[in-house]
Amino acid sequence: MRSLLPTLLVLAAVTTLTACGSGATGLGSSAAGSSPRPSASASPSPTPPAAQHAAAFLTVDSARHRVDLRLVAALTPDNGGMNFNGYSKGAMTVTVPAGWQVRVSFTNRGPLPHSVAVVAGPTATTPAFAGAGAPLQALTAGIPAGQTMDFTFVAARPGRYRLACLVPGHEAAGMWDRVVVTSGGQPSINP
Ligand SMILES: [Cu+2]
Repeated sequence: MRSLLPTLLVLAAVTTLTACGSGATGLGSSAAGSSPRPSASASPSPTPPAAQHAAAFLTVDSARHRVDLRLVAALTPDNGGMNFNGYSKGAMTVTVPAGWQVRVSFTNRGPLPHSVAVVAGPTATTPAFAGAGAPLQALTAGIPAGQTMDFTFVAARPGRYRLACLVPGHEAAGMWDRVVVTSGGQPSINP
């Protein structure tokens, strides 16, 4: 019986600590309340660092002579969002051997509408290869923020091309990168 008193004191101390702990948990839950905030703000604008390497956007299937190219308009705020995968004004080059199939998955992070096509040069308004872009109407209108559009084409002829947004004014604002179709070798993406 005499040994019960310290036990009770310990229990009281533990209860106090627990109360203290729940106070701390209160703080913790406000911290937890703030922890959804970063993730909530992360989901509407999951903008990765601008330095995300371009290689992450190209998958090569050498056996099938096929590449999967992921393009994200306005991935970063760079160039006022007028970029593909964060790159604008020719900073990114996609190289594909002639005859290979290119499967493009194009997503617009917005907020402006954007499109993409492989074109022959700065004045071209239609795709350089059959199917190398959005449907014609979507090329100039763009697709809205949050939408994805897929298209597939064959890089039929060697040469230097542009990957351009054909929404009026966007390419002139720098929303273009480079496509090089080689007569051999392997696909690559730079930088
Ligand atoms: Cu655009």
